[in-house]
Amino acid sequence: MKIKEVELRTIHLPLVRPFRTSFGTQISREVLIVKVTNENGTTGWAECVAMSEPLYSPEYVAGCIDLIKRFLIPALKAKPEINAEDVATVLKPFLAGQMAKASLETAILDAQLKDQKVSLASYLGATKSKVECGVSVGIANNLEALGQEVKSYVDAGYRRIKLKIEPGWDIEAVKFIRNLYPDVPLQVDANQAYSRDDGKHLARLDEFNLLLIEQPLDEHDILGHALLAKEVKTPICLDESIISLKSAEDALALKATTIINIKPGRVGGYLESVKIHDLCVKSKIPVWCGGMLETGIGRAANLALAALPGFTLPGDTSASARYFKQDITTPFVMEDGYLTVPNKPGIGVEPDMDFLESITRSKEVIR
Ligand code: NPG
Repeated sequence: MKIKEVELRTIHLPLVRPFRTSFGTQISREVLIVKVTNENGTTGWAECVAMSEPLYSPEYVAGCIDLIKRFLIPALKAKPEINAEDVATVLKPFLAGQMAKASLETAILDAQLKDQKVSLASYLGATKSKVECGVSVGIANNLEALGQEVKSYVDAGYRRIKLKIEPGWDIEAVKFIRNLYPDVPLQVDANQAYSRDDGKHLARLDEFNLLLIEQPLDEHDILGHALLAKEVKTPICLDESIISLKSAEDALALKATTIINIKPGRVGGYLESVKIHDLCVKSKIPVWCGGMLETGIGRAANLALAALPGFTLPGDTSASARYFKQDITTPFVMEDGYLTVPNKPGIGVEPDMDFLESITRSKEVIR
């Protein structure tokens, strides 16, 4: 297809409750929404999952906008025609910006698939029409507050609970929730908050029958994760460390991880995500779809990916109500612990334009 214009829009959406992790507290989302229009006038939408600040990853919203305008769009526009399948190759010379690149590739893919009348789910190879939902629970002020929040999610039907942990908020929090819910599928996420010396401490989590410990160490410390895997019985799952197919291959070969969290933004897009999924299926490694507090635009595409057969663990694919009072698309509503995978062409959802305009902070059109 030919790209006629790209719209870069930032919106501001408050979260229904603050979300605290080991790297900070978020009370709202500043989201970069990308819209691509092609020669047929078809529009494709995507969400860039970068946060406002480079705390989870080196990317951040203002940096992504700069990268997209300064380098990525000119590179794509230099080609007379561009298909989603070519985007990663054309953008490969630019070393930065997995999330920025993913957003452009996804918007182009949405427009392309709409023209072909194919849903993203069937294009990616989905085999499920609904996916099991997990929920990620931030660090709370105290155990009582944590218990109340987890109860609300268990009562709502979530099929797996993930607790955010950090030094000082780990063993006791897990023990408390495990005592309340002896059978709920439970896992923890440290977002790199521990060091190689913490093996003995983290091994104290082994008695709580957790599905996994996510990203305990620095994202660059692949060897550290491999060493830690010998000290703890709970499976280690990498998130931040997995930024591409190659990094997934390395982590698996070095036995640094036995489960992988796939986030399309973090690995450069949905096409790279499918490659990682295929590698994991071949290697008999379970995968699950991570979340970045996405709006309905990003959530729709995540659900398409999570419907692939290798996604055998519930992901951080929660209902819209978990995040926002009002979503920018028709809200995703959980039924019996599942979300339905969109099956309309492309990502299968469109933003509510009136609401989108009302929460827009900046908008720029590049022709
Ligand atoms: O449900 O989308 C969600 C949030 C899931 O915990 C979650 N995401 O480290 O995986 C993470 C974390 C995160 C959130 C990371 C926001 C970066 C920003």
